[in-house]
Amino acid sequence: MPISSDARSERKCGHARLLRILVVCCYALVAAPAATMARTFEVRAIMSKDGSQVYFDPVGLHIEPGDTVRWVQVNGYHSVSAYAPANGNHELRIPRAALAWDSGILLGEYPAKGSTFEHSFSVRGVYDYFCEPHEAAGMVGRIVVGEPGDGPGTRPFGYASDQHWKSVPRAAQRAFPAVSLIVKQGSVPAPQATQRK
Ligand SMILES: [Cu+2]
Repeated sequence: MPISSDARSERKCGHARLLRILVVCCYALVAAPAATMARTFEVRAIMSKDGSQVYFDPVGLHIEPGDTVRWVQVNGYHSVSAYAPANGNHELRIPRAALAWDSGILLGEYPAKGSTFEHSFSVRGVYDYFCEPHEAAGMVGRIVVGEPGDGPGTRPFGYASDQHWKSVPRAAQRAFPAVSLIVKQGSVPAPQATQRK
């Protein structure tokens, strides 16, 4: 029996619908797990009771692109600022394609409002950051996103002397865990945090 044009167009519509369903299913299979796999990691900004020690804990963290880091101000007042010329002419120590962030001084101690700051990472590489009030005391941290690569964060301190960026203080230089250790361990606790236990 010949198929009428109505029946033919109905069949076409049916095919189109089936195709749409397939596309949606494939998207759900591929995209949804990736979306739910994005994780949030916590880093604590701490000042010891006597004020003699200031640090981020963990001081080194290995995450994947799409993950978020949430800094929590536990004691004292701190900032979370990327090493980048945009932040007070600091040395560039984050990937060139990444956006520099600066939390400003966080306003309260956890759980007060304004005591946390979040940043999501999409560009692979090494990210060094500092606390504005305590950089000279060595309050810095390092995040590796996916493969570390060979970007600015992997270069020696003062690698671009012709740029006249502010140099990284000695105490801060000493506080960064090695990139290889961060990748190996996933998370490197602050030495000050382990000492207290
Ligand atoms: Cu601080």
